[in-house]
Amino acid sequence: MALLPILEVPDPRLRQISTPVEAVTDETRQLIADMFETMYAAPGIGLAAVQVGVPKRLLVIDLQEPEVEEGEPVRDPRVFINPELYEHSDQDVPYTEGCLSVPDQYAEVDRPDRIRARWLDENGQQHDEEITGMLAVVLQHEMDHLEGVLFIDHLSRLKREMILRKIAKARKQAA
Ligand code: GNR
Ligand code: NI
Repeated sequence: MALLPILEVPDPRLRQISTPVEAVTDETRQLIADMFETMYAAPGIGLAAVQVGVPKRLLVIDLQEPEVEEGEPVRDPRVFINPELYEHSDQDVPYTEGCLSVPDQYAEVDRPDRIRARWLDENGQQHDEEITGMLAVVLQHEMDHLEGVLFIDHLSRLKREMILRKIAKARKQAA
């Protein structure tokens, strides 16, 4: 297992379009394990492969609230390979989003509250499910990453530029 560095704005590699995973192999499963380790350490609730510099259509999510049982954190890891969103509700709901690639910045984004998606899991098994609530929010946020899209792209240009300026300023002060 390995902790992977997470790319941050304005890194142009975050703007790459990710390409399909051709076969789910042991190498894929190793990347998935490293992505979970990286996401839990951050901590975050989702991570797309492109955020660790691998532009493949692969993402991981764990919405489990922090909880410990028998000295171990409770986990609910979910893997989405080559996900396709093929239906969404007309109704959007707002949610305050953050992103590990846009450090310490949060803003409200509207997205469909109900989607249908198909994907493969880490064993190459097909899934086809209706998804709502927090999982719908995070899955859409992660699927945006596969297209090189960040949550700040859904904001006005003014809000987006304010966020990018704040990050640049924070980085300068930390240096
Ligand atoms: O950790 C994360 N939290 C989050 C909160 C609201 C909406 C989306 C997210 S995903 C984010 C991790 C991340 O950047 N995934 O790409
Ligand atoms: Ni993100």
